[in-house]
Amino acid sequence: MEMDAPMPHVYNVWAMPAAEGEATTLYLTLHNPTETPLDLVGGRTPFAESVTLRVGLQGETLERLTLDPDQPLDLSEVGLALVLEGLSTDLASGDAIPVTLIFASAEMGATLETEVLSAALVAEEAPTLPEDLVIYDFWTRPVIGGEGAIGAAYMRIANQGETVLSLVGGATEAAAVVEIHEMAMGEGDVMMMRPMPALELPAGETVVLEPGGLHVMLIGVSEDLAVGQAIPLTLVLEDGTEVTLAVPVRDLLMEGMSGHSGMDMGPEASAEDCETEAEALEACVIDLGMAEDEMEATAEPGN
Ligand SMILES: [Cu+2]
Repeated sequence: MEMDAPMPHVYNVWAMPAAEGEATTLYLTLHNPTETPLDLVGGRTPFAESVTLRVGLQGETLERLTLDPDQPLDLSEVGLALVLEGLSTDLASGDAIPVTLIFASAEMGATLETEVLSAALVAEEAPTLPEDLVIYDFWTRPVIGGEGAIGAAYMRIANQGETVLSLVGGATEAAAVVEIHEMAMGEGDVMMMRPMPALELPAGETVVLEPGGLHVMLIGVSEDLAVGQAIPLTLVLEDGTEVTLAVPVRDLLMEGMSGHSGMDMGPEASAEDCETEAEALEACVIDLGMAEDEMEATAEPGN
């Protein structure tokens, strides 16, 4: 029987500003949705020499942190932080850095390791979020079309409160326009995407934005987005509340080829399945499948 490694939810990820060569502290909230304990055992980022779980910036090092089932744990509340040492760049407020977290769990006598790619928003203090809103599994596709191309971001949004919330838009320094899109059956039974003025987040439910379905469309990116990068993304609620998070760039196709258990690629689609208007067409291809040149690039031998 094949077993999927348990995947923790990682959210409210942020790090203090610091200068190149120095160290900084990164905080996050972890939630183990499985029924078995799960340990945080380490991490890494392309922007630091090491990522270590510590009691404060210079405190004692912890080998592992056990996450009990269904008990969300905010590192800062228990006096812990992930310390990033040997920064390779300055981290200024508003920056976004990718961070991979490594978890271990014991399954039938064996230890399973799971890696979760997330990203931290650089900020002077913990970003203020609506108390009842949890956003996790956030990521954005690579964009290789250069300036002006289109990208798409995905996430899970859990509204743990008792009132309906509504997502009405967003903004990012990485793209000119941010829109919430849905996929819907259009004329001639073809799937098309269309902007939504508002995405309702029902009380007590988790809304899933994923390839082939709901997504955050990034229109007119300012530059290519490559794996190993992260971008800040601000989401705006109907009442004007803004939620800013850092979103890592993931390449699900590459992850799938390297044998990683990733998320679903979404339904296969070709350009013909999409809307004919030029801009929407490009976005639709990006959203539903992989762009053709991306396919060719990854099909090359010796890659
Ligand atoms: Cu779209």
